Amino acid sequence: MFCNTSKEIGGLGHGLKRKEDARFIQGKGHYVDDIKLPGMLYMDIVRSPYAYAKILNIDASKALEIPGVLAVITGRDLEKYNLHWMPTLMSDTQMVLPTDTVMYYAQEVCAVIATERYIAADGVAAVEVEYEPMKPIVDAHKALDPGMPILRPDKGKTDNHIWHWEAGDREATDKLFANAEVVVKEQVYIPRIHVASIETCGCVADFDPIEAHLTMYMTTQAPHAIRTVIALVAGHVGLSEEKVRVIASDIGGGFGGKVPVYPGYVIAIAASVLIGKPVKWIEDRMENLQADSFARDYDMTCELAATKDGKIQGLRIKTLADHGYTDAAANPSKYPAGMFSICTGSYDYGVAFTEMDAVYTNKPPGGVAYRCSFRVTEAVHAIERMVDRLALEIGKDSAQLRMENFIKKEQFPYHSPLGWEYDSGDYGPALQKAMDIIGYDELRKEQAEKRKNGELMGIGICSFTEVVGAGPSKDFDILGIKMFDSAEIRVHPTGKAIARFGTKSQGQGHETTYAQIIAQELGIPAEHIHIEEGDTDTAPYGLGTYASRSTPTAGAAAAVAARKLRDKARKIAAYLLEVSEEDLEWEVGKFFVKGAPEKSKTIQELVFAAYTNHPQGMEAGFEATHYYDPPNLTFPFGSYICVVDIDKETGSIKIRRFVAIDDCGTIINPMIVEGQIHGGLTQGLAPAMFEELIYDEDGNMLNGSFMDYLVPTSVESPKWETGHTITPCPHHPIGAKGVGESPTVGAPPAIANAIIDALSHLGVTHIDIPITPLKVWNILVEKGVIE
Ligand code: MCN
Ligand code: CUN
Repeated sequence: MFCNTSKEIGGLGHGLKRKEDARFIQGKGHYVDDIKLPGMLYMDIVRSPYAYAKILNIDASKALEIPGVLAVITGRDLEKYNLHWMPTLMSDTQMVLPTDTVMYYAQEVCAVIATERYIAADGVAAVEVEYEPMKPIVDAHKALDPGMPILRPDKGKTDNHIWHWEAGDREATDKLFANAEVVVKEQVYIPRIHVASIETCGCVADFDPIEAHLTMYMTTQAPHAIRTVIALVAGHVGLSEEKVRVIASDIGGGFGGKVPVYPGYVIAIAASVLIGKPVKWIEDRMENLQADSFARDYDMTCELAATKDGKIQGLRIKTLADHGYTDAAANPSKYPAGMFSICTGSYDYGVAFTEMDAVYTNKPPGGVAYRCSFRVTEAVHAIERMVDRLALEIGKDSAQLRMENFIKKEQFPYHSPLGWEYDSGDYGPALQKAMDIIGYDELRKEQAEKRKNGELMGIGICSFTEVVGAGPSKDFDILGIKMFDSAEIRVHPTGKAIARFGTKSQGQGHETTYAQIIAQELGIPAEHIHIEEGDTDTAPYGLGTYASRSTPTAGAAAAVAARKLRDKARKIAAYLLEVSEEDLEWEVGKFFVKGAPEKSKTIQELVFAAYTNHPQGMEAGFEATHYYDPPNLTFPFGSYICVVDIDKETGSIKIRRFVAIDDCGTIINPMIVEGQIHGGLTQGLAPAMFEELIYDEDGNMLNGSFMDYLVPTSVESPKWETGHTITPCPHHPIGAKGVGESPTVGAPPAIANAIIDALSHLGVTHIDIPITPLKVWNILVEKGVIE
């Protein structure tokens, strides 16, 4: 059957069911823990009960007596091969295993290798480690105080300062603030949180001593980058990059937490190389929560300057960033604070300055993960809280204040005061749409009535601008590797295709959406385009899936590669139909002669000819590869409105409604985008009201299990009402922008603004997230609402 409409072939804009779900919903996904290799051994890790301590002795003798325990690997063992340290993706260094000092609670101390998973765990319990605990640095504000221990003398440091970063015009900003009619200021702290994906991290390291070949099955969002890091770290022990194959099969959620290189991976590799057998390591839930890469932990002093009638004029933010004991964020080299400088938001003003200092503390490393777009979550929280704060100060409606200050459609491309070129946007209609759906004016009237009766109801808005799709390679790299991404398409003689990518889905639906892009460009039905990611031996080199970059980079690569093939098809069509290329016209799935539509060749016929009857002099076959280097980032945006009711006796918070209008340019698959937004909104609700990693003054994590670390479920989630506007990206081949992280970026300030709005008449100007019923109850007591 010849299909020739976009809908029939599953092209752009159609809610095609996800191809990958056939195996997921039948429990047939291929996760790393499903891998069982002959002779495979198991690894488990001894972890530190102290946040900062000298290791006096590790006694493995009792563990080694357990039948089935084969080895206990310590930092001293790795030191012999110079494998005890590794680089972080931020060019810092991180212990694989410590030789003398542990730096955070739950840090890896040594590893037990055994024939069974449970024997390895018994071995862990039997290892005796003698520590000399020291007073850790837990509070980032004290990290630079005199008399504090220097945590990284190995780096030649004489204090605990990692880096200072700034953007904007300090002098002009200071001058503006000194003379401004209105200045509002708040201290906004965003605590540490954890992605807590359903699947924890893990790997099977399979070293073949005969071939000196390593196959590394692992949970990674960036397989190629990991292969290069492995070759760089372990090249000197014979792991040469052509003999390293990283395979990331199905992944049960990444959310950024599967970008970093964790010590467990390196120890498993070392164990497999030393023992010559495959070694599996799978974290348990508590290890995942306690030791893996965290997100956020920014303490931001935010100031906004404006005129009395509400014209925003300038922004100033000073941030203290707690990076734990090493900077293991995964930001582009040039941007130690990620894309934080998008903090000027969706508003038009000329002056801004932001500066940040990062410090070492005795906490786990990390600093990027959690659906964050490289720190855009923090930036958006800051500006969207401050706009509400200004509205409160000058007594103006917060929607009206936003409308008056938005960058206007005709101002795009817009140069922000902190150096970005926003590619496109149309902010007013998105907010207006959200206001119309939720019935904004009515809600404000209802709120006024309720206040008279002492009832607490709040309305919160967030009109965010995102920045995703790193990146133009002139500015973006990870460890020096430029941030392009790639697609390779091979069409077989019968017109069925396989396409491979340098990105790696963790649940985002790439097997479906990439096929849709190629279907649209080539006219081959999406169901006949097999998408493969995650195997470095077969996929073209790419930087991976994070920072909502897959659509902006690899999605673009797919379209460009497909267009190369369409050009080839045109040449073959001209040859077969005996006309010149200019005489041909394309409609989905076929070329026909202008003015003689009955003279046509379908894409299937043209592909077949590429193998059976191609013009002399033309290369046979039907394959194309493209490495796409985007000319700019993409700037998706949206407006979210949240309505809350607060029980004035208990402080409990009910989200009555939440309307989210997103604009990610051309939508490839509306159903997948809606799914991304539902999931992302729930992950925005999480830090707004529930999640926070809490440490005591000795650096012990107090909520390192799901008993205490509150992840919202469907019970806590409101009914998300979603909608969209479409402002195509002007520089992307199909006009698409990324969307995966937008909802997690936009939801927290909308929720926080709503709760604070409900309490603002009591004199409340800010509450740090997560805003729990207890925090609200305490405020109600303090304000005399509860006696
Ligand atoms: N899409 C679309 N139309 C657009 C934009 C995107 O149909 N205009 C589709 C894409 O084709 C893709 C999905 O939406 O199938 C997300 O695309 P994109 O915004 O490009 O983001 P990535 O594919 O790069 O995914 C990364 C992003 C990030 S950084 C985090 S964190 C996150 C997120 O995606 N982690 C996730 N969503 C997740 N969803 C699941 N299920 N699991 C995760 O770990
Ligand atoms: Cu910041 S979490 Mo996503 O970029 O993988």
